[in-house]
Amino acid sequence: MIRAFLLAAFTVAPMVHAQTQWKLATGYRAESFHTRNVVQFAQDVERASSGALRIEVHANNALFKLGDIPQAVQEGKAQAGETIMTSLVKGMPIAGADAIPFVVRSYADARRMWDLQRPLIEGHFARKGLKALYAVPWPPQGLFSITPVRSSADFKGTRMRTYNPATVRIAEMLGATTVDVPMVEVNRALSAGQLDSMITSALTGVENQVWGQIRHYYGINAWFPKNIVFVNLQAFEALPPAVRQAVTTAASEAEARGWAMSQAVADESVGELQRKGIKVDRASAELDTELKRLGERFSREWVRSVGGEANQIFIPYYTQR
Ligand code: PCA
Repeated sequence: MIRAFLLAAFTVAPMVHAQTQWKLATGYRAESFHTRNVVQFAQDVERASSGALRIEVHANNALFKLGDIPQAVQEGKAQAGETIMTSLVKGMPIAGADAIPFVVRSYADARRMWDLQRPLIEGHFARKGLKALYAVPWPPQGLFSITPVRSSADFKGTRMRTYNPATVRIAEMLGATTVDVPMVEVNRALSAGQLDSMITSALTGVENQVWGQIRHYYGINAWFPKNIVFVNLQAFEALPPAVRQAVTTAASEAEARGWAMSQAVADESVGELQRKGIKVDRASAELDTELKRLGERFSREWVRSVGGEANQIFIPYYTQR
C-alpha cells in the first residue's frame, strides 16, 4: 500500500513539473563519451530544474545529420544540438582554429585555445540566434593507415578519409584523393575498401573497430577538435530565470566533466588499438618534418583567409605560452 503510494508519487511528480521539453540532436553514437556527457547534462538540468525542463537526446544523426544540426536548431526544428566546431567554418571561419595542424599539441594548449576562442564563438553563435553552452575536445588526432607511411610521398594517389574542410585541405596538400565519411560510417567505408588512411582520434578508431583493415597508427597529435553544444537562443530566453541558471550551471559542469573524460579515453584508446594488433608508432623524422611544414603552410593560408579574428586568437595564444 505504502509502496504503491510512493510509486505513484514518484511517477506523477515529474509529470506535474515537466513544462518544457527540448530535443537535442547529435551526430555521434549514443555510447560515445561526448553523447554520454550530453545525456548526463540533460539529467542534471532536469534534476536542478525539478523537472521544469526535460531535454531528450537524439544520437547518431537520427534527428538531423551532424552538418545540418546548427541550421535545424537555428530554425527551431530542434531546440538544442551538438556538432563539431570545425564543421561551422563556412559561416564562422574562426571555428576552424580547432583544426589547424600542429598548433594545439596538448590538453593544456586546447584549454588556452578555447579560452581565447570562446568569446568570439559565443558572439557568432548569438548573431545566428544560438547560445553556445559548452565545448569538449576530442582526443588528439593521429594518423591511421592500412600500409606503413614513411614520408608524405606515400599519400600520393591514395584515398584519405575527411570529416571537415581542414582534413580536405590536408589531403589535397598530400596529393591524396578525399573521401568524406561521417564518423559513424568509418567502419563501413573501411570494410568496403574505400579508404587507405585517415587522421582522427585513436578513440574513433576504437569505436569503429578499424583493426580489420588498418595496420598502423602514428600518434602525431595533429590537433584537438572540439564538439560544441548549443541551444536556440529564443528557446533559452523563454525559460524562467531559475531554469536558465540550471542550464548554464549544468553546462559548465558538463564542460569540466567532458574534458576529463576526453583525457581519460585518449591513452586508453591507444592501448586498445595496440591490443587489437595495430602497430602504434611515431612518425619517421622525414614524415614529421614534412607534416610540420604542411602545418605551417596551412596556418599561413588560414590566417590570411580569416584575417582579424585569427590574429585575435593567435597573437595571445603564442605570447601567453
Ligand atoms: N572523431 C571524429 C571527429 C574527431 C574525432 O576524433 C571523426 O573522426 O569524425
